[in-house]
Amino acid sequence: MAKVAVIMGSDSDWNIMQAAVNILKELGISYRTTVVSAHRTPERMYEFAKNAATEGFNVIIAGAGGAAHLPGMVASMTTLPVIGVPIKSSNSIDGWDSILSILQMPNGIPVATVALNGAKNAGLLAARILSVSDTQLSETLAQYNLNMKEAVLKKAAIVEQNNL
Ligand code: RP5
Repeated sequence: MAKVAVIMGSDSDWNIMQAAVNILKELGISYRTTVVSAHRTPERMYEFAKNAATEGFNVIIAGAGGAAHLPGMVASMTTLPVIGVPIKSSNSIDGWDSILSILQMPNGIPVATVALNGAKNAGLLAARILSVSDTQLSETLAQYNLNMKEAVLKKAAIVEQNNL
């Protein structure tokens, strides 16, 4: 059983959403990906959301662009945490439509919205949620942060050496 469901409104979202999958892979977290469209396949969305918990998923990452209703509608039909990824898609004016469609949820139905095209952080946030009950994953995430810190310090040293 996969722990994270990575769903998207269209296969055209994949070039963005693959960053979520890449980080989940890097952290050793099981996942499943599929396309579920809120507007074009509403019954499929209903089936997915209603069955997500019994399928064994712990977290849902949902990406969509334009009139991006997928994350919010899925969140309305499950109690699993839903992370929304606003995507600047072909039908998106400048990305704000995607952001606001996912971000401005009514009280009662939360969607954790990451930055525009922020699929990597969606994967990391899913990992953090899972790490609450997984000590090994929590240690892996701590090491991930240490590696980032060291990478920044190395870059700082290079900048300073060259007095850029
Ligand atoms: C949204 O419409 C999808 O999430 C995608 O971001 C956008 C464009 O979809 P396609 O027309 O490329 O299938 O529902």
